[in-house]
Amino acid sequence: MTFLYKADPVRGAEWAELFAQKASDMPFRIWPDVGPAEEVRYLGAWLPPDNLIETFPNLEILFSLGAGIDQFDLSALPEHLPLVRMIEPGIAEGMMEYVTMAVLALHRDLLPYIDQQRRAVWQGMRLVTSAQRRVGVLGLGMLGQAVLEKLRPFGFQLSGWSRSSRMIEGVDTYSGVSELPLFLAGCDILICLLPLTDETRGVLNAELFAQLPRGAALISAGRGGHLQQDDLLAALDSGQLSGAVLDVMEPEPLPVGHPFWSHPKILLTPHIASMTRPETAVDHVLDTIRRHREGLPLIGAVDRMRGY
Ligand code: NDP
Ligand code: OXD
Repeated sequence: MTFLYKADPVRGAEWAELFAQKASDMPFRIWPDVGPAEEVRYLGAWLPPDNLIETFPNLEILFSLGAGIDQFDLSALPEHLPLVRMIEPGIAEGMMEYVTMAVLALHRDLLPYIDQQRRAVWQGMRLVTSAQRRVGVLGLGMLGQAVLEKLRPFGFQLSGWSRSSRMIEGVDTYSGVSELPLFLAGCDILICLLPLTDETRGVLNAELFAQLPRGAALISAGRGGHLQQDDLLAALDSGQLSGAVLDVMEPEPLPVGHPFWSHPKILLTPHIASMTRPETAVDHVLDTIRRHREGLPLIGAVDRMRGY
């Protein structure tokens, strides 16, 4: 009944300590110290190993060690093997902080002020109140909803878009492709927190940017594959977009010499918006194992048809 951990070994050591405290009867190993492969029942991985099923024939649950699962090839996983992603408060808290920071930075014109500082320019811009600022979120799942809740006390006009229709207090919600243009027309700051799927790849493109109000700003914190990079550069250069805060990129790391590194209207961070927190993630994993043994539905199980 071994749990095998395959990701950063330093964080793995923290997981090992927590397993020793909370599930001392369950052997815990850190990749590549696999032990007898037939004893591995649970695998937690950021990137899955090759030949997963042949290597671990008795695997019962595959855990993504992040909230996203696009790094897994769903078609290669057997039907009986659940893929469970991290639904844990640590990830949501990190994202709430990051997006709040980014929204306030864009709302208070921090990117042009940083540029002015570099050029020794002392010049203020007119303040826009939060009540005048419209902030919209693409993706109303665990993270999109958490972020909206955190933003609410600032008094922004809030909206969100998802696949199926959702009701969220104090938020104008839109759903499906048909309602996307109306949603976009009301976003001065657009936050992308979608999962990366066949349907959402490349969604942050010229056509979408053109539907935002002129001078809108973008926060991209889902996956780098959402963004058409050349379209962003063109939209920033034309003034259609005024700025962008980007946490995720394709590929990561961003290649040396890429124009994003030095663009005055772009703030880049190296995929740190949020991180799985071992204490709460281990609780989620142990709860999932218990639910699986009791035949209960698994929280965070990926729906293969939807792809997220
Ligand atoms: P969820 O699965 O909980 O929510 C996804 C949301 O996106 C849902 O509201 C869903 O709609 C919506 N959605 C999916 N596909 C479409 C579509 N085709 N059209 C419209 N809406 C769509 O995901 P999370 O909130 O937990 O996470 C979102 C993503 O954030 C992760 O997949 C990951 O890539 C990224 N992430 C990034 C991190 C970082 O550090 N930068 C950290 C953690 C996650 P519906 O409600 O109808 O299902
Ligand atoms: C995640 C991430 O998916 O950190 O959890 O990107």
